[in-house]
Amino acid sequence: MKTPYKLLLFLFLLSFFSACAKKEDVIKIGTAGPFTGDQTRIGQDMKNGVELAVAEWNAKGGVLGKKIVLLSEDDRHDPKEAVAVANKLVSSSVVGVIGHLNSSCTKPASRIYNEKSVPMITPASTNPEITKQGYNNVFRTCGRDDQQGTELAKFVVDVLKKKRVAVLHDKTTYGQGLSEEFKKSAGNKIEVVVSEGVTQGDQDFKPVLTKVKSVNPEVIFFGGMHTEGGLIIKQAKELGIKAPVIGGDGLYGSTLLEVAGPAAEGSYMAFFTPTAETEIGRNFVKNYTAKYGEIETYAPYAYDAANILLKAIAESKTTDGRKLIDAIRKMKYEGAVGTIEYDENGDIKKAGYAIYTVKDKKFIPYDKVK
Ligand code: ABU
Repeated sequence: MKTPYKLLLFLFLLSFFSACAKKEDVIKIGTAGPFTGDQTRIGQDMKNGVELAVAEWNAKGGVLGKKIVLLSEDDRHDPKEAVAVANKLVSSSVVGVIGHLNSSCTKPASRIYNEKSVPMITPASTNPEITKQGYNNVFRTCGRDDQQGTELAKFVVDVLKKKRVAVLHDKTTYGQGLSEEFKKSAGNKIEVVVSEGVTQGDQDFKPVLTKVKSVNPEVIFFGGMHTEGGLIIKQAKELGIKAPVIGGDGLYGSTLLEVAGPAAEGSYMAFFTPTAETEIGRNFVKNYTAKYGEIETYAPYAYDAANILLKAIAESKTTDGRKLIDAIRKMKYEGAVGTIEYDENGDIKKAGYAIYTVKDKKFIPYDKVK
């Protein structure tokens, strides 16, 4: 009896140690976002940014002498799916995550990463609450909707000089949150003539737009994403509404142009500042476009997020989550979108937004159109 037992123990230990050795051959990082469905283009663009950073590090030998393996998970911009894929990534022993894209996904997923001290950096989720949860592992490379809402309010009041505003939102963490920030910032400088929530995934917005038309607004503010935004722009035009539609970064992207068609001309949207006029910024644009074609939206912010995580691993010489979180918080990173430094909440110290308009089927900074 003794010999087989010893043999079994030996075989067990052998397979255990070889499995451990195999595990440590690579360093895994994760990315999660909407990689299928109506947000595929922005999701894929985000994933491309992360992949480019990983490919560049691997071409230089990886990190801590190990190859970096990127695990990608599709959350389909569904909060429940986001929690499921966050659990999956954590179970796969990722040392950090870039994502998620939608605030409604990032917020519940951040709890899962926080429980295991896995640092996560979102390149696109702008809802202010995400970094107010008291989780020290949560960072972003983009700004927040209180900042974006303020820029949009200033634009409506000071530049467009409009007062009567219809406010619509898609009832999501991002869309509803942004519309609240816009109203708060505009205060009594605007009159909200109607305020309504719509449902993500709906196709027919004419009933709510008929209500909007009846109160004759000068501007329609929409807090939401490009698919519903594009339909609202198109259907408002079909109903003969003259008021332009304005919204946040969720409206920016080729899907809006495709869905709204010619009606998109003259609509307005805030978006993050473009890539920096630096060697790093120019190299990113050159390398990204050579590999994937035109930048859609969040790719540079995702590229910088991935580089921040990998730099934290390289500089702190560890994959220990708590040490990486400390390293990220202390980092001053020169990236494709400029200098990134973090405050105590995981927000960037300097966030920039610009207002764009659609002209000749392109997003043009409003200043340049003038
Ligand atoms: N920032 C707009 C899209 C992502 C989000 O915050 O939901």
